[in-house]
Amino acid sequence: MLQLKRSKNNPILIPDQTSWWEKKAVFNCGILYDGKVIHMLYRAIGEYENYVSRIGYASSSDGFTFTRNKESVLYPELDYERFGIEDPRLITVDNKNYVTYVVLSDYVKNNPSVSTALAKTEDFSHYERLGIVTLPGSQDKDVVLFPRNVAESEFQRYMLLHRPSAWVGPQYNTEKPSIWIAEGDSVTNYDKHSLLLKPEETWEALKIGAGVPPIKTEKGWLVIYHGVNENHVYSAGAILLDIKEPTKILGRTRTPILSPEEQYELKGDVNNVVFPTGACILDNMLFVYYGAADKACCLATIELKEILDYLLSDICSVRTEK
Ligand code: BMA
Repeated sequence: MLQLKRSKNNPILIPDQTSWWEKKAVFNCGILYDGKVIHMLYRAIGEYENYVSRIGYASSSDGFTFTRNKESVLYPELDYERFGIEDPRLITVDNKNYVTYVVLSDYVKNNPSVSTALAKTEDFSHYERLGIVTLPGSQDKDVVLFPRNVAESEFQRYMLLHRPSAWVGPQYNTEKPSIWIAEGDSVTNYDKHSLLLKPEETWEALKIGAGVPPIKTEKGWLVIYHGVNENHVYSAGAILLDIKEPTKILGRTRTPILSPEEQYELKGDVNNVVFPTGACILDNMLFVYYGAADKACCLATIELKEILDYLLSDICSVRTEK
């Protein structure tokens, strides 16, 4: 069974006791590689009373060692952000850098409803808020945009993956929160939604959600996602989608490619969690960044060719109709 290989440097980012806004936890980081610098936005917790998340920035030239900013770069400013901003995912669309992030309707301890917002940045210090991009009442998180380059785009419209937890039941053709694919005419508006992937295996029985924005490869769009089992253990899996028709699944890992095993994944603020949120390709290696136990940022890698060959092999063939 294919497995991602953990970095020897793990965890690559830990809480900073000297910093009020990130002294309790730093996890679930979005990654963007611009050809020179690996940019990272990560979720940070500074107190447990209200558990309000902020976003920090760090950068690296090798993917292993990150230097972080002293101050938080994205923190609650607007009314809809006031209970915290979580799980940033970074992506370039039409030469502009975007970040999707989760916003809550209430403090986390009160079981709030969730939505996902979008912001644009040129320098990773300043952010232009573009508003909430998910539909009211859908309880939507794990939103990742497809990268898009106008010149070489496979499809005209804008695309994203999302996980509306409220879209379950016979009318949605899924019993558990699943990954949906959406298209729209602008980066902020999505009008066509279809079910892409639902839980099928025991390791993902409770729910699944996209982890990392789709990575364009010569074999298809590679997506790393998370699945949660009946015991609330979070693991990672992968799918490969057709480049021109991303609603078509070419391969799906049947067993996790990363599951909590190390102490830093087994014990933290939430135990038994590996939660992939960022990735990049460096020297033909896929670097997958993930949150470990809602406490620290970690890295695991694999040769790109190895995971693509695996996803296209019989062991990952798609068995069921959607
Ligand atoms: C998800 C999100 C993540 C978190 C994970 C495990 O629902 O809240 O931010 O890492 O649960 O607790």
